[in-house]
Amino acid sequence: MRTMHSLAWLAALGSLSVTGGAMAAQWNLATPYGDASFHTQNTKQFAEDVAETTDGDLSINVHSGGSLIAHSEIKPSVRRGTVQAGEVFLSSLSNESPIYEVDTLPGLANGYEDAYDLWQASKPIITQMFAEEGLMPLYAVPWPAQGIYTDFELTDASQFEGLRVRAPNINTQRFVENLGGLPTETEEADIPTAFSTGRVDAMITSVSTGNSMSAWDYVSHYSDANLWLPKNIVFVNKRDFDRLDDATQQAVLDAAAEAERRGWQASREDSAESAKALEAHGVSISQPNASLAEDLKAAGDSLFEDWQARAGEQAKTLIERYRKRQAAE
Ligand code: PCA
Repeated sequence: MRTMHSLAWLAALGSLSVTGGAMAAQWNLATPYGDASFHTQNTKQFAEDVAETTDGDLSINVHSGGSLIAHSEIKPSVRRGTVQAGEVFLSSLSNESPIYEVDTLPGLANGYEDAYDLWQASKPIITQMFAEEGLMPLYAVPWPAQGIYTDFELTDASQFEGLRVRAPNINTQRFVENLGGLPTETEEADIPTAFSTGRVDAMITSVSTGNSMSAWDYVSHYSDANLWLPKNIVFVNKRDFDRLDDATQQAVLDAAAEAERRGWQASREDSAESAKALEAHGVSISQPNASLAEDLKAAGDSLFEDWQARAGEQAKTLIERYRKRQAAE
């Protein structure tokens, strides 16, 4: 068990410290995802790049797998300054604003290029919303497209009736409900327990998570439904960033830009590799047949309509900006 005591100690440890007469900064960065995830590997590389280019003036300790702070507490902890930086699943913030749902809206972004345009269109608003809380985004990286894992061949939407489906965020839960299933929100790290204790029968996630969570232990089929490409976002407490000297700030921004570029590429590569690994372990991968695709689309369309009814002007402007980008290409 972690105590407030040890967190307070960490906060102190994470502030400025004197090494060899020079002021060196140390940050703690908390992420819910484990070391097997390409996201965590990318974030660790980001930390290494910063340490190298600043010659150790800033060192960032990455605490992976929710080892330091639970997922839902990461953003509040960075806001309070208990830790200096964090990584979260962006759509896990959707209870704060419909803006954070834009990368979990079906039919909006159908591949990496679309997802990148959507991120470019969302970035100004998300940056502003984070700034209002004293936070600054550093980079965002998508997971591969989300699909459906079952322990039978999914051929018909009626098979969702009464099916207990693990979902990583609110829109996935709504999507499952629209199909007649029973959604349960479960953190990635808790997937194996959810299956082994019989709490869930199926799950929605990417091939990457299916691979790192050994989906073949629990399910036999993956329906490549290409629902959406949700992102992780890495961010820092602005006060801690402002305390760095100009050169160190620039080094952080440069390493972040590089991490974003590298992360998007890693996501594409991991998508292909993880699909292969799933198949090698006996998980059968298929595309939804025409009638299933139609029912999934209907469930998605109603999700989008629901979102539009809740979304404010800012959110609508974001979608318009995205569509303009798309039309210009
Ligand atoms: N993996 C994470 C988020 C989305 C994904 O592909 C999860 O399922 O929790």
